[in-house]
Amino acid sequence: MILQSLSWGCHTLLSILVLHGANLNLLGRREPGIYGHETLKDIDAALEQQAIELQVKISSFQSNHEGVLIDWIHAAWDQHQGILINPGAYTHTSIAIRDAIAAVALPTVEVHLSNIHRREAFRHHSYIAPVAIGQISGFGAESYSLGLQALVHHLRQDALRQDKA
Ligand code: CA2
Repeated sequence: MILQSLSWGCHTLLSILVLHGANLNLLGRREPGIYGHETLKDIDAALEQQAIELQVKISSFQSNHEGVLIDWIHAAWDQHQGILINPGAYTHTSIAIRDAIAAVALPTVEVHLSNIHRREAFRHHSYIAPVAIGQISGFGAESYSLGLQALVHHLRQDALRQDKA
């Protein structure tokens, strides 16, 4: 039997895959006016802390390569219950990442540091949004925290709905 989640006490520990896409490794070092002063390490540390409080498990990865992000999404299928993703610029270009999310059919929340709808027109369209349960954009590093909170809430509501059915 494939273990889909770890048990902790009487709780089932949800496992969330956190993916950071292209150029997000540069955070905190360039363009602080748009993306803030926090580094990716800071964001991951804050998510780790939040995960402890929410009693969920998170696994975070960053890649500048579309195919690597797709491989992690595929691998999530039997390892995680949800995906929190900032695809970076792949948001606006990648049908392949969108197809991977649709294929694994895991609840996915799309997050952005900047408000993509207030920026250049080419950032207004997201290939990911139609396969995500929601998008959070424009709150800096707080977008990740809001995204994790929303995803965990959604997964727990889903579990309650399934229990009742
Ligand atoms: O606002 C976001 O989170 C974005 O996903 C960030 C992407 C951008 O292409 C999207 O349109 C919106 C850029 C990733 C970060 O790029 C940096 C570039 C230089 C310095 C620091 C970060």
